[in-house]
Amino acid sequence: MDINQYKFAQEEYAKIGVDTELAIAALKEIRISIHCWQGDDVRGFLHPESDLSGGIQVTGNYPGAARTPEELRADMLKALSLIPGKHRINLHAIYADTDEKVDLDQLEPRHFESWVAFAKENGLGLDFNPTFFSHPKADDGFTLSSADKNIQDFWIEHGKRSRKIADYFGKELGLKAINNIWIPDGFKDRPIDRLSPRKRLAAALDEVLCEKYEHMEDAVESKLFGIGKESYTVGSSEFYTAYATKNNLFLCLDSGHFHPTEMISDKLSAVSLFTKGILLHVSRPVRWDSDHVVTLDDELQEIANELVYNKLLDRTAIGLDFFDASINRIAAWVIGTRATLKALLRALLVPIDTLQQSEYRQDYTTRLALTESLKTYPFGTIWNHYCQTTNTPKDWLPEVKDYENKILSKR
Ligand code: RNT
Ligand code: ZN
Repeated sequence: MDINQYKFAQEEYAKIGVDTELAIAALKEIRISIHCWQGDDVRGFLHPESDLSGGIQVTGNYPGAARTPEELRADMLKALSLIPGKHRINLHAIYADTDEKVDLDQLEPRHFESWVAFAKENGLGLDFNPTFFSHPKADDGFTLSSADKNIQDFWIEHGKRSRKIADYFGKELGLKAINNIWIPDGFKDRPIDRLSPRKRLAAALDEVLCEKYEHMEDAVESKLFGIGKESYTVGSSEFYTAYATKNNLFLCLDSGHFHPTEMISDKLSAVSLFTKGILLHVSRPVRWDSDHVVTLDDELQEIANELVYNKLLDRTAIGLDFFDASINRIAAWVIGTRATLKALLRALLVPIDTLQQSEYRQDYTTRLALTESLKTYPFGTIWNHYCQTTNTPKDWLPEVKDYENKILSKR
């Protein structure tokens, strides 16, 4: 890019009191937690033959999904090379890399050693998720809230072991890892007893969380409904908002887990007042919890604005959560992560003081006029400059196509 183009854009922003260099420096500090499961359609390596369960679904049959930890890591490195900045990788328990025949209630940190080595080599952080689905013991639709003590105990043990693995990640990498608990438990049709499963879930979580760890944080993720669990979800929003608040945990907000017109952007300021921190699962719902690839849409921008305007970045872990098997999976990662970074950069390029002051003066005319005119500021030029200074190609698609021809198409 012509450096004059950047200079011109920089001056435009300077005129309204925005320092583009400061905005770029702030963006560089933000690590996005990139979910490994986009790379292989949430299959994992522990029992890849078992079908995806838990009321989530991946649709599409685009060729080239990763089949081994090595393939998945190579694909992730390709994606990371096309994304500016330093980031984190979000693993699920089913992504254990081991030759041992090991079940979820037997997992140990050593089953993830290769992931830690990979993270160290590439300057990445790691996060973790216990996998409460795609397993015979989740077949009747209940895990931590199961009324069957054997089943519940199995999942409690899995939850405990997952926290230990997250702590190991945090310790090894010097970056606290987040262990996020999401369970699919719920009913397709209207239950008579909505209370007992929630009581059992609370008691099970108390057990899972009783150990204290230094190098990890705990998050809990709510959901409105799942496929085949349309009428009732044990871990609802109210349940986890209350549980996280009471127990000083991170609350995970997945943008696809609420009513279609209910936005998580408006929830951030509220829950930030009462929880230890926030974990985001940035996703894109289309009619239902469909986990489409994140794009730079209005709600993504609102989320970024809330984090930046309210100075919540320090207490918010930004993770992605989508899975689309109908397009190139590496492109999916690149598009979703770059969109999230773009939204953050755009929020960082806002003259916040000016806008806040006009609001406090009740000058809503200025507030509206300025937010509208900002929309056509040369934000794209700043983004391209950032990509260029981090040696990240602006036009990355040819690289993905080339990788597809040389590598993915041979799988
Ligand atoms: C499911 C939740 C959960 C999963 C991942 C795979 O609705 O969003 O976060 O997507 O754990
Ligand atoms: Zn999620």
